[in-house]
Amino acid sequence: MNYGYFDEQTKEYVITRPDTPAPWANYLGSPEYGAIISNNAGGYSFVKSGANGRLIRYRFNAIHSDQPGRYIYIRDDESKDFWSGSWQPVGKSLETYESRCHHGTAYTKMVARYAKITSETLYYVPLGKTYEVWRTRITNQDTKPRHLSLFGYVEFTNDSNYEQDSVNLQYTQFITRTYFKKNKILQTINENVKEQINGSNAKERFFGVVGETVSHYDGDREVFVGRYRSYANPIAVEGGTCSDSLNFNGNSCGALQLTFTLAPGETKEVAFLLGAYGDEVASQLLASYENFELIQKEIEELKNYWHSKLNRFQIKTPDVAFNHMMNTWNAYQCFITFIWSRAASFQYCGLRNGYGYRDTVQDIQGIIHLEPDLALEKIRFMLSAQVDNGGGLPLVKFNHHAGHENTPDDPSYVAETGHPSYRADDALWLFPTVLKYINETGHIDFLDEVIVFANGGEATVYEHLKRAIDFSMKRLGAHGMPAGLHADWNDCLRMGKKGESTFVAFQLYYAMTILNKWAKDKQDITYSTYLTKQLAILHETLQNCWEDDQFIRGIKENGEVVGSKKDPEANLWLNPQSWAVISGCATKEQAQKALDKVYQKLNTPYGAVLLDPPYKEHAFDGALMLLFNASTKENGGIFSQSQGWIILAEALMGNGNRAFEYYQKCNPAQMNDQADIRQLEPYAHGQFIEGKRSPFHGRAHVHWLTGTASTVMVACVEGILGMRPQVDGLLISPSIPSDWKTFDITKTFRNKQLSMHFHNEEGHESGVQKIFLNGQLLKDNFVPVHLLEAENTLEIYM
Ligand code: IFM
Repeated sequence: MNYGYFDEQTKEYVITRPDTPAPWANYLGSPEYGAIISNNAGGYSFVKSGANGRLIRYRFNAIHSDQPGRYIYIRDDESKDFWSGSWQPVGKSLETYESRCHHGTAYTKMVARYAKITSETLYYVPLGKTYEVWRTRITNQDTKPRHLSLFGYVEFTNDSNYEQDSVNLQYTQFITRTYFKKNKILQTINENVKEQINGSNAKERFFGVVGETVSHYDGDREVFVGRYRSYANPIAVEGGTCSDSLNFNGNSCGALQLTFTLAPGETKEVAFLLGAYGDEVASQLLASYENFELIQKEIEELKNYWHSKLNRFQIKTPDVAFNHMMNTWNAYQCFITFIWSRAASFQYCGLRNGYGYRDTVQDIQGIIHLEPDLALEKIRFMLSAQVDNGGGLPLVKFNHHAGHENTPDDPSYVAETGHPSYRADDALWLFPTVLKYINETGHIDFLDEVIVFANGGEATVYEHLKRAIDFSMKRLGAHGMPAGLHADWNDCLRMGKKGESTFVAFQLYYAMTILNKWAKDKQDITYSTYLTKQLAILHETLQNCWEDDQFIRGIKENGEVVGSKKDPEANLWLNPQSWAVISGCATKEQAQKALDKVYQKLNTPYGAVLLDPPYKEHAFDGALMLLFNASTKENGGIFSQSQGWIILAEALMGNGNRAFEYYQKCNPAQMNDQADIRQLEPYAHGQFIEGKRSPFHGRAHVHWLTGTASTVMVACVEGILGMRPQVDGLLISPSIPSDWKTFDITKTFRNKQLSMHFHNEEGHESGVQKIFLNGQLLKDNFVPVHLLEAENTLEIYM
């Protein structure tokens, strides 16, 4: 079943059937003023914090899911029939109600046609602003005049703290009230008290309209909806009039009714504004929108802002679904995860008040090729969240105060964040991230930049990285591999404080390889000699973790092996196999055998499962994934982020066909016509897909905010498409399906334009034979930066 299509031209996903298997969402604004909106206008907004700045309600996990939202009701005042500008909440029969939802880059447009009336509502947050705009146009397509009422509606939270608002009703229902002033509902919270309460943001909110005078309003939700009714049939809409109610000790809402007549062909245009401001600012904001040209200008600005970022890397391959994701949606999702972290979605309800170290350092990787300067700011930030012992702060508070933070060694940090100790892998993610940044930009001097540590003191980036190595080296387990500490990448795997993780060992191997190169460049001979020696030792140690055709997952504190082929359950794990290859530690023979084993044993129609068989009867105490059903999440689900690593591993081995096969299996766009199986948005990766032992094999979960976005992006850009920047140029080494005869890439690199045209008439899956740069034959597949002109054409023959 298909619910919509990709519009490559506009970079929109257009939903043509509104009864999607799940709410399909988009992001507006930024965490300064953030809004999430579904294809049925469901969703919520917040100021600065999903936890403490919640402005409008959303009822997570409700049976009538995806409510409430940003509603526009339209009523025919003659026939008394009514509907909504998004299909829900009224939910007219789809026989008579046509709708299209255009999710674009930071805007969403709902178009509906019903009873010869067309409505179009454009929702967005102007660039850099902290309020939202809903521009609504209603057009009479009839041959006679139509007498209409339009209701704009929001349900305010009573308390900006989302949890308080949801559960502490003996308090929150008695702290808020609404007023009506000059075309707007104003809501106040704790109005008798000047200062903010409980750290909550936004004591004043408004919902106003320009373009028509409000005829009636409601500020009390119960009055607007009516007893024993719902958003499908609010009494105010059904009855044709709001009651001019105001909330005092109940639930606040903003309902603004506009009443007008449209001649045949005539359009009425209005704009609703919502934000956390009092009367004065709200009035000024509304006045600034009296000229609707501002809206067009702001929308153009938004599109230019986003499209110019995305246009830095564009592809045209024979696989249209791949193109959609690379050119727009995977790239856009990378920015969303980069900016929003795990702050707010329909599953992340806004309780996180900090950045996870590993997640954030990984998220950066997804945007380096698109906006390296933005990536740099966040890399600096994350280095400033590294403790002077080299470890990363497991949770970096949103109000992180570099140089002054407590660490997991301090009970206060543990009490405040709930993170009991360091995690073995956190700081090791810095290596690929810093490497990618330096290689994309050539900014090798970044290694000499001085950055503070989280808990005080400062050092160069090079020294920060040395300390990260040191952190692992000082915490080796009995077999010489890094101890898993609280956990490694896998949140559900506790092998004991001194238990050892092969995944982290491969990460450390990779990290030392990267740093060794820089040590040599810097003539830091003593350190390079040290790393060379440690690399050899670790290599040998990891050889002991090889069992014929696979690497084990680790060794518990008590010496028992996890992920041995002899185990009755979880006897093959995906990540150690892919990371053995990515790290460069596996021999060629091991790499091929391990990848073959994954392909034979873990591969499914929707990607490779994380481990197999899932734990059921034979789990150990630290195998927390047992909590999940079989084939779900870490218990043998198809963990989507790990698909990125297996794609990359296959691509690095030159196995283009397999790399792309894995990609297609987890590509949301590839499932556009099987949306009833996948359920999540066909334009955004989710955290995991249910594995082969689930009755719902192929169903995806936890939309949008996932490390999958950046990991799959890197796998595609560096792996499949073979864009592998180095400090002094661009190495080109694609691993593609052998049936691609040609494909194109345009890339901005070091402020130069590269137009690359690939020729693969002989049907190879990897290997570049020759490259012509601006007509000149290069000596191999490396494009030196000094040969680049402002605009460059590359003809690349495989
Ligand atoms: O690596 C973690 C991530 O930090 C949070 N989501 C789950 C992943 C795997 O456990």
